[in-house]
Amino acid sequence: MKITDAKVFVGGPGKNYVTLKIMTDQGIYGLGDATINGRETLTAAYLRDYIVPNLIGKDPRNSEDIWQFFYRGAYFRRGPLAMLAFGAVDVALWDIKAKLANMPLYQLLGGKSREGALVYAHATGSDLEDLMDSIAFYVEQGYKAVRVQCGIPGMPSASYGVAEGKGKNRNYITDFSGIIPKEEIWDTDLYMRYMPGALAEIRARFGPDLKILHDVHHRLLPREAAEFAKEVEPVRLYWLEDPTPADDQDALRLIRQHSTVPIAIGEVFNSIWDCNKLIENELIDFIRVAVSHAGGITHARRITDLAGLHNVRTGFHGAPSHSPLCMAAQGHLNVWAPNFGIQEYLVLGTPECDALFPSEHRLENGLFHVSDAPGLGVGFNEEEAARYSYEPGSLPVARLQDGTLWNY
Ligand code: CS2
Ligand code: MG
Repeated sequence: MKITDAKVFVGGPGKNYVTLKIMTDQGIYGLGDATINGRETLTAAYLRDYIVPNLIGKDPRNSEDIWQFFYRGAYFRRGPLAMLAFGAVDVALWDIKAKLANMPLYQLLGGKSREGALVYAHATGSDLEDLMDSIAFYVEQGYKAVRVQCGIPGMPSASYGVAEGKGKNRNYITDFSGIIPKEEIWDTDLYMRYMPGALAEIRARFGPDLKILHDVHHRLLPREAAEFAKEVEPVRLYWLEDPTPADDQDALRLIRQHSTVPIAIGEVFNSIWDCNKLIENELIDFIRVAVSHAGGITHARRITDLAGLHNVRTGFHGAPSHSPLCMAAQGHLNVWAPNFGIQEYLVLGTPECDALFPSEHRLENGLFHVSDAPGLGVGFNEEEAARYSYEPGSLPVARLQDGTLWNY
């Protein structure tokens, strides 16, 4: 069996999805996601210029060797763009293999450990009342877990994860217009004074059963994060996400020494070498890598297995940073992984998105159920794809009140 060709598509409804389609001499094709917010044309170029010519003629069933060929073969290893490109290839090859076996992909991983995988939604409010409405909206729909982000009184601009304007947004999507980023102003002191009380009110309003998650988006220094974590302990958060910048693995030690709040980190990691110490030293509770950004199923499964040895559970990234192809790959890992925790899931299911990526995967009562279609269980409609093209966009940047650039 041989790979005969591969194509890269960029675009989608309101989103620059980067989609890889690998074709074979047996008529079976595989699909992978190489979307990366704000740098989409670069992964597309990496795939087109380097990866695709190297794929032609290879046996698609040897996904491990192909992974090693790209990873070890690239003398300058790792990095988000390369790992994402390898991830797209890898997911497409698993898609092919599972289609060949005529099985849903999770069967090749070891079958189902659970029927549905717990997901969490994003609630957002420009103020606390607005946020309460947003949480109630998801609870009514059957979600058992919700990430809560709240506007901070006195903060000069909407802080991370908070939609501008009251009541209009139930599904926070980062503003993406233009290649020059929007700038947000961040004030740590205002946040630290306000947010613990707001979280306590949310717990009081929604009772003990709701799983409440909160994302700090790398904004605190280690000492501040330790203080914050200690203060929110009585809220019994399901997790506190990215309390400090993810590049400093030691930062989490201080938080651990002062608090038992579960820590989740990793949406910006792209390899096991970004998180092996964190996991082995048991400084985190949830690993947040995305399957596509972290080298595909082959590599994300290695991270998952290492995490499992150290009581760390998965909480794969699922913001609208990924196409339904990555979300499906994660869905298959989630039903299998013995150390599955939770899956971030924003309903992408607009009619336009469903037309581009048709699938039978479904969300029901706060749980994600993978379909039993062979492979990943997601199609790609090329006629639909022809309607879209790349729209330049960028994630915002954050500055402190005095103008100092901060962590977005
Ligand atoms: C976020 C992301 O989902 C999350 O937890 O931190 O939305 C993140 O801001 C985006 O993925 C950036 O592309
Ligand atoms: Mg996050």
